[in-house]
Amino acid sequence: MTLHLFELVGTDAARPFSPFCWRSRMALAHKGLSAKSLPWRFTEKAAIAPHRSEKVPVLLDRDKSVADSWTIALYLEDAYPDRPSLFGGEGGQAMARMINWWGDIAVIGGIFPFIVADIASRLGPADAAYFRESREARFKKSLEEVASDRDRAVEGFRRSLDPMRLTLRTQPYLGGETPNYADYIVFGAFQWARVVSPFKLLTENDPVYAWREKLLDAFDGMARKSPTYPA
Ligand SMILES: N[C@@H](CCC(=O)N[C@@H](CS)C(=O)NCC(=O)O)C(=O)O
Repeated sequence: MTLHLFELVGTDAARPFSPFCWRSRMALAHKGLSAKSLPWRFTEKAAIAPHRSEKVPVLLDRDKSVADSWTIALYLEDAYPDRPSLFGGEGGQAMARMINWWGDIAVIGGIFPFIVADIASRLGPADAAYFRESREARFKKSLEEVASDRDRAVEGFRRSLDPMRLTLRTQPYLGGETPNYADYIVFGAFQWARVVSPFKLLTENDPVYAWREKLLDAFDGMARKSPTYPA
């Protein structure tokens, strides 16, 4: 059984950085599955077009292709029922759906302005031009302007994590005693930032920092092994 995962990379194919691809990477590891990486860049739309997607992750499993990190998680749960569950049942899956939206909007959306200029600097010329043009159109200002007040704005982002911080007071993971897909949803965003940017999102005394450390160590330190860039 060989699985393949299209993952977003920049100039270095060994540094996949998409938050959504990291969700899928962690989900695969949770299921005890490994997938061969198919490094993919923003301007390589033709490579994933046959799989009816313009975005990654895209998972290939034998004759099937599955796009979108949430759909991939559901697919893995259904296709590999005898392996550790990503959701712990229907209720867990329903609640993870809300965490998925929170992860997309509040966590990824919260972090994005801080690292957007760093992302551009990790891309080759064609991707950097595409990324800058599309994201500057979205923000209506230059990437450098977007990131310019990050030292101040990060305080608000840290406060926005209070619901998670309070949860971690009474349980070690969002999934309970052990991590599950809810944890990987949020972790994917932190790993995205960690891979592309030296910017400090969390302080060492934050329970969310300790939680992130544990997930960096999970699966034999899989996420921690991904190299980082010096400040
Ligand atoms: N909802 C999708 C979002 C996937 C997504 O936005 N992927 C980005 C990489 S982080 C992408 O492929 N973007 C292509 C582009 O911007 O052209 C998921 O959860 O997989």
